[in-house]
Amino acid sequence: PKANKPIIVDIHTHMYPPSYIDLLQSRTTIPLLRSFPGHPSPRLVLLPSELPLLSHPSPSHPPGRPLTESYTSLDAKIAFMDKHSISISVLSLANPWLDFFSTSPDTTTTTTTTSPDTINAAAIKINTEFELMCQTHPNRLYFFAVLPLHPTTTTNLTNLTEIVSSLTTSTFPHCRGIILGTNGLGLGLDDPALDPLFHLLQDLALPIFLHPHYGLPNQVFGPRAERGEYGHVLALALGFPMETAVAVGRMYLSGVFDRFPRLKIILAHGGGALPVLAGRVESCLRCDGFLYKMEKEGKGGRMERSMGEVLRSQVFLDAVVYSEVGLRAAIGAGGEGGVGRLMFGTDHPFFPPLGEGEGEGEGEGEGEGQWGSVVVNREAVDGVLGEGSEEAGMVLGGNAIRILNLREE
Ligand code: 5CU
Repeated sequence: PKANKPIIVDIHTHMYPPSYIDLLQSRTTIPLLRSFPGHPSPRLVLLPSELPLLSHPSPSHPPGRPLTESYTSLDAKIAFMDKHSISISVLSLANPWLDFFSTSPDTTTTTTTTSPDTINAAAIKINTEFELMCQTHPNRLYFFAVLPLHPTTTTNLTNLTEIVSSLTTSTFPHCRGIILGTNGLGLGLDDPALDPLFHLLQDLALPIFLHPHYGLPNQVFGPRAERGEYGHVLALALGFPMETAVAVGRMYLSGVFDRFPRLKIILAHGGGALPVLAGRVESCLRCDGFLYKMEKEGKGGRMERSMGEVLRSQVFLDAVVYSEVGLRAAIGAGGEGGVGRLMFGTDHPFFPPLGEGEGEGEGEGEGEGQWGSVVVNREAVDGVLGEGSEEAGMVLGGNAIRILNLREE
């Protein structure tokens, strides 16, 4: 029998608030906003894979995607929620957050030209903008905050501690965690310098929403991709999920989950490639002679828990996987309680419907019914768990309400 209409909660939905758009406008390398002759909207150029095209833009296919209202307007976000019967959204700043203050566009070197005070102020401003948006729509909006991570953060821990601690005070009543890329302070998430941050997040019970941005190096996809012949497909569909898997693999092998067993981490895109590869990580670990020797010598090398156990206890996944096969893997990664660890998301405003108009194509079909990228995820949930079932209701909204404590005000 069909249950009541489920409450739908979108935990993966982004925006660029006004102060971030100002930052993008002031920049000369990615991420940036740039207008190209013959193209009506400025384009948002974000990804390392778009860098080669920025130096040699093709007049007909410039890099990036058109900056539509969906990226910046709260009214557009609410209209999108209404159109898709989404009751509650947990907003987050879209990538690359404030990473560019610590990483150069080629992503191989770290930079610090901006003062830590400026970066801290940018984070506080953005978080305040999100908090105010949430207050405009009571019971409908929450947010994941952005952190000002930069190489000096460790020497400047007092500031970071203050900023993170403020997220659980009455200044930010709608904050439900933080959004984090895989870059950390410039050296990835297995950097021991991040331990104080993980410690604090664990103590404050603030989950991390881990989201990719860097993908894989451009060369992996070959010269044709570098010339833009494959659009964003390989970077987004294959680069992003591998990046997430690698980041969590590094955290796992460096012992982050053993040191912080109460740290909660929500992985974007159903954990990327991790659900299908976690068993392989475990197998490689069991057979690794170097790590075996380290363990024998009492120098570490073995984890207290298997990766599967970590996935079943500390990790939550969004349901942004676009297929029943992928969704089954994501549920399976969580073991018997896997259905209880998955939360619906849309990735709005990315992946808009295409249109046939005179402009950029991308986003031109936004006015015309539900977004295909959203429908496909909803159908996967209904297909795997049964439309109207209790389990589908959990993934569509119940889990997020419980895990993120989204209570009526
Ligand atoms: O289309 C894209 O570039 C993206 C992106 O940058 N971030 C994201 O979350 N989804 C798609």
